[in-house]
Amino acid sequence: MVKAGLPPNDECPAFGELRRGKPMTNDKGMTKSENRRSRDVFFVIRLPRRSPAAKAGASSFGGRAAFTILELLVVIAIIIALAGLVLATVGYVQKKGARARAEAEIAAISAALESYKADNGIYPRGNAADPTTGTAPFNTDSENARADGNPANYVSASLFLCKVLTGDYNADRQIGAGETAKSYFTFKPNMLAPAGGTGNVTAIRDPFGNSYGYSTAYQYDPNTGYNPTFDLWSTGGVISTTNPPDQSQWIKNW
Ligand SMILES: [Ca+2]
Repeated sequence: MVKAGLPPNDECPAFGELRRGKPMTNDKGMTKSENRRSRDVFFVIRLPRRSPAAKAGASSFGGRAAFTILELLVVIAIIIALAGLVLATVGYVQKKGARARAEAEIAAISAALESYKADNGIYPRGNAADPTTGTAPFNTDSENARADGNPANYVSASLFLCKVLTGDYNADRQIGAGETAKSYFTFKPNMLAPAGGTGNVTAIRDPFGNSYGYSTAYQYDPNTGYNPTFDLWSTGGVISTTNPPDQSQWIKNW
């Protein structure tokens, strides 16, 4: 509380009284020092008295009262709630970015497949023998998106697709002797498994870390697959073992 106000100006003593050697007093008979003490009183701020219990709980930090357990718990709960909101937002943004990247990659690979079709008359279909070994690769007709929702099963099909589009038939990430096929697509290192840019390629990797799916099943049997051309998809990070698989999260070209 502040006892307000300065004394009025007319309380100040006249200088003439000082010259005549009289004690300097105002019209209330107060000397200058008395008047100053009186003025000092006007600026005292009185804090409410602390109870003995509060004094006992005072910390050593300037006598300030410590936080209670309840206050600390409330603060911790608020921090946890805010951290949860931030993490949820970051997760949502990352997932949305990964889906956008998968859509762009599927569009780019599809464009490369059209170039391949323009040169060869067909889409890559699991019947192009490896020119370095002469062995038949994985048959993409047998990969059926209608029945298979597990990206672990797509590895062979996407590796075949990678070999055909890049011309790197031994999958060592470079075009060597005997690998003279035209390259239709250059995969960025983060699009190939294993991640890290080293080691023989095992699959085309989607932004969720799983293999892309590639299939020509519909060309073999119209009751399987989806497109009469080719199926190319990412499961969007979902691994489904049911038949038919849950495709609600998939990014696909049909
Ligand atoms: Ca090679």
